[in-house]
Amino acid sequence: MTEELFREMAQTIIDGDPEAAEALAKRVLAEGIDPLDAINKGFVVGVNKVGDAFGCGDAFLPDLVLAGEAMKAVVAVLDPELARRGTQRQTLGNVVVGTVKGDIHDIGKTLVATMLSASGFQVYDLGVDVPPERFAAKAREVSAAIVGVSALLTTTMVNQKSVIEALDDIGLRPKVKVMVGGAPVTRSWAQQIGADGYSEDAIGAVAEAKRILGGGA
Ligand code: HCB
Repeated sequence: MTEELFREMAQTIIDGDPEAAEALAKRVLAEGIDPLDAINKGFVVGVNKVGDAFGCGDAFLPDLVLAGEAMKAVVAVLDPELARRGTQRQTLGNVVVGTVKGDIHDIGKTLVATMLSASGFQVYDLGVDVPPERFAAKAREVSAAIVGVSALLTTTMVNQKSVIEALDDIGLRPKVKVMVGGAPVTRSWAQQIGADGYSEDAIGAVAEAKRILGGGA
């Protein structure tokens, strides 16, 4: 039954149907399904299919746009519940998050921000298309322990390195840790640019943030 529901969720994203996606997200809440399961096993399966189809020329920009809108409608419904489920209340540290300059993908970054916040981190979300210097200035302003940097394009990944350099330029490295992520980002890329952490999803980002700060997973 739930498997069928997960398939329907994926399909609403493939169809680029924000209303249907939102209705299913509301059903998740009404039926007490784990919202993170719904995202990872349902909706994200759909968004990945659209992304793959776009990659091989079987889908086009309007399909990506609609899939993105449907996914955003889902996150808007499920976000408050994800945040509410966070049980740890003491602050584990300040984290600045954002998507790199030149990149406007924000769905994954927002999920990471929500999960970090739900897990007890104080999160400052700078949004998308964020210049390296803004990451660095905000990190200094809020005495951040970690800066979480998202990039979804192979052409913008390099700006994750620029964020590390901008932190270095104002003397915040290596004290302020940097965690990177985003579809094209890998652990070996993270190591190559000198980042302290990497995660392929939002749950992993929480464990990684705790590990970086010496608290284990
Ligand atoms: Co976009 N796009 N897109 N896109 N897009 C991708 C990323 C491609 C891979 C699709 C493809 O070709 N297969 C591709 C990039 C190819 C490449 O660089 N090699 C691509 C392209 C090419 C483009 C445009 C250039 C298309 C064009 O205009 N010709 C354009 C770029 C605009 C720009 O940024 N300057 C573009 C635009 C769009 C939108 C606007 C239509 C829309 C975004 C809407 C929005 O975000 N508000 C969009 C979408 C939706 C996608 C796909 C389909 C889904 C992205 C997504 O939301 N995934 C994506 C294909 C794909 O990734 N499978 C496609 C779901 C989330 C939950 O996953 O990976 O973002 P996530 O985040 C995870 C994970 O990575 C990790 O945790 C998150 C939660 O689990 N994580 C972190 C992320 N950040 C982290 C930071 C940390 O510190 C730690 C962990």
